[in-house]
Amino acid sequence: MGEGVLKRYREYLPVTADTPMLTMGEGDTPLVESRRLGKEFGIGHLFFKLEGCNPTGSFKDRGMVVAVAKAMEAGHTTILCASTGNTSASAAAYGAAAGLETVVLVPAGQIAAGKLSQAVAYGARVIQIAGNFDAALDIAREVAENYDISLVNSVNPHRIEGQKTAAFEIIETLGAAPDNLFIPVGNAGNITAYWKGFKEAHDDERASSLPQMMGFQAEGAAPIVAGHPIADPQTIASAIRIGNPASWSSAITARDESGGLIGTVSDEEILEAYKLLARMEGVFCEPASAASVAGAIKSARAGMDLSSSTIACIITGHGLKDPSVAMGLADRPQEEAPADARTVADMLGARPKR
Ligand code: AN7
Repeated sequence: MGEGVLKRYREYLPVTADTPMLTMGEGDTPLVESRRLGKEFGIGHLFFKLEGCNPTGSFKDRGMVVAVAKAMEAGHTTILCASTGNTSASAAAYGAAAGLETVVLVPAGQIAAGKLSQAVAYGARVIQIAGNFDAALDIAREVAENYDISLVNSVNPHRIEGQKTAAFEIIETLGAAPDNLFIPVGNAGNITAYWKGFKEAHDDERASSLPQMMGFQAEGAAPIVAGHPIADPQTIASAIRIGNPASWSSAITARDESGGLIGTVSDEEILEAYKLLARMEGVFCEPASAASVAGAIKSARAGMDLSSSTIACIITGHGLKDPSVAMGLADRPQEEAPADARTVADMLGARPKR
């Protein structure tokens, strides 16, 4: 445990004798069973895969460790990515650990505070692009194509390889594949990676079945559902504010091969799930991550019978990434008191012990 993705899954990853066994302890994240939400919505066995427990607080670390190790192996000195925030935080951290220069291109003013603070803290070069994520990714791809810089977005196949390990872990923990996997979809690398992981495990007979892949995009940023790119995607879930996903076709393949679906959830549904997760389960995630649970709730409400199903919702990133959303949704006012125990006890209406 704590050995990291490269060592733990080396036989399933592009690890050679020359690959540095980089790790910051990524992977091996908890798969916790729902205490209340599952019952509330008639779901047989509901699990949350807490990817926010990775070293930089999101699932990106699983793929980044592989991409950065391979960049080191290839002799690159600079890594580059475009990002809605989490990829940049992860690239900056692993770049720092590997002694590489990290350059991150972010849509100007659209990155959640926690994520931007990570890129800054890890010492990355942050370039705010006057455009959205899709424009930033186009630029990153063009630069990496023409210059000696390693692109660590999920168009880099090593990212997908690393991220597929989460599917292996779910199978190991449950002893089987879940019936359904609910997952947020942005650039669509993660749904691609999970499907690859489940299929490989199935081919190796580590699992006897495959899950139905249930991907969810935010309603205002749902190009795959619409069937065409969205020029100006909008959603409170800034991580998945993406109008032209790089892994579009492999997401469709995951959907169709698994007999699943890619659907939408509104910002209201995302925020409802975000609040329910925190208040009923003690799981604090970022808004994009709640799209998985919002999708499960929406499916249950629409009459999908999950009463005897085992389902896993991927909680892709930690709530501390985007604290402003939590503060904006406070149900209770914060109170003030003088530094005096008696006053506080009175405010609580507490009875003295006898
Ligand atoms: C918390 O960081 O695209 O469908 O640049 O941060 O694999 O893109 C983040 C995406 C879900 C969507 N949940 O995953 C980036 C970036 C969280 C995320 C997604 C992202 P993909």
